[in-house]
Amino acid sequence: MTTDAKILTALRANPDGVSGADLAAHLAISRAAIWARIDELRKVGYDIEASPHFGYRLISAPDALHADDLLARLGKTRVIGRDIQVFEQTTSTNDVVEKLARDGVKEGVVVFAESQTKGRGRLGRKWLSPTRKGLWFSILLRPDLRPQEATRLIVASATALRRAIQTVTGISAEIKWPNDLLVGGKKVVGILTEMSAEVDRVRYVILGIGVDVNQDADEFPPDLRKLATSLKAASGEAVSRADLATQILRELDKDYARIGAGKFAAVADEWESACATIGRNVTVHVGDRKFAGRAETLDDDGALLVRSEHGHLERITGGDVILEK
Ligand code: BT5
Repeated sequence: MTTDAKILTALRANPDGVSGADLAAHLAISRAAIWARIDELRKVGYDIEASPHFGYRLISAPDALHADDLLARLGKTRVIGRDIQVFEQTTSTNDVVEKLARDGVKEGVVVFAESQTKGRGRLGRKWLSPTRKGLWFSILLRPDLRPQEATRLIVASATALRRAIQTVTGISAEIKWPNDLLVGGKKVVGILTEMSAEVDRVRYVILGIGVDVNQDADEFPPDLRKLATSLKAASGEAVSRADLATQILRELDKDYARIGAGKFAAVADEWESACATIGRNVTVHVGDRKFAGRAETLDDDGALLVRSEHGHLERITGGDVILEK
């Protein structure tokens, strides 16, 4: 943990204040060095009060993502969030993580960007990522999975994101296979996985997640307003992105551990109970092919099983599934 993360952890653990002398002893650096770091934290927006009586007190944190602060809030996780990086702007956080993956970085690193200039969805689509309005981030994973099992990671991410959103905002989102969370029928979360694999083994997976947090409804371009919303637009209340980000990473870490321990069935059960797709009439588009049917269940790898109009059970691992009335 960096010095700033240790200072923020100590300030959060002592809401009534902590003396400079105690902080200095705890971190094994001088009081002058503590003062210099506090001054830097104030410059990036932390309101930290200093009084001879209470010592240092954290009054408020800025609505900007700060890697040390996220690490301090998160505490210890098993894998996800071992290291966190925050960029003011990137092309796509998936690109940054891909480079880390090629450089041999260990799994669990999370890269956030306050905005993306080339945020992407699946199949070459664009993902809008306006500055400080959402959470745009990617995670490097090196799971012990076969390539065809990688859909399990999307299923697990959707359940983890749903729990985190419920805890932080009280909103119950619905899951739409494979990669969307919906509120009131509109998309608030999209997930993009990109993978490098050998025939029978995944080398790494980049899990890219976009969460629309604090946009107002009219900030979405007109063509997206019917399809997309944000947590703030849905609930009427602004949401702390740092709180939500840490809760998401905690829940993702839990579900990643469940998959690692061979407990995908439990994740899939939770997914099915929150799923808007199962039991619905759907139209499936895969490449140039399009057919209608009824979504029945998930299989062991996380693929969607759809009973077509002609009675065949089709196994869907990609493409788009449109929910029909
Ligand atoms: C997805 O694709 O839903 C995956 C989105 C993943 C975004 C994250 S952000 C961090 C990481 N870095 C990246 O570059 N990407 C990941 P798909 O199912 O193909 O949906 C894309 C469609 O969603 C677009 O064609 C639009 O219709 C719509 N869309 C675009 N921006 C949106 C937004 N901010 N919120 C909701 N819908 C959006």
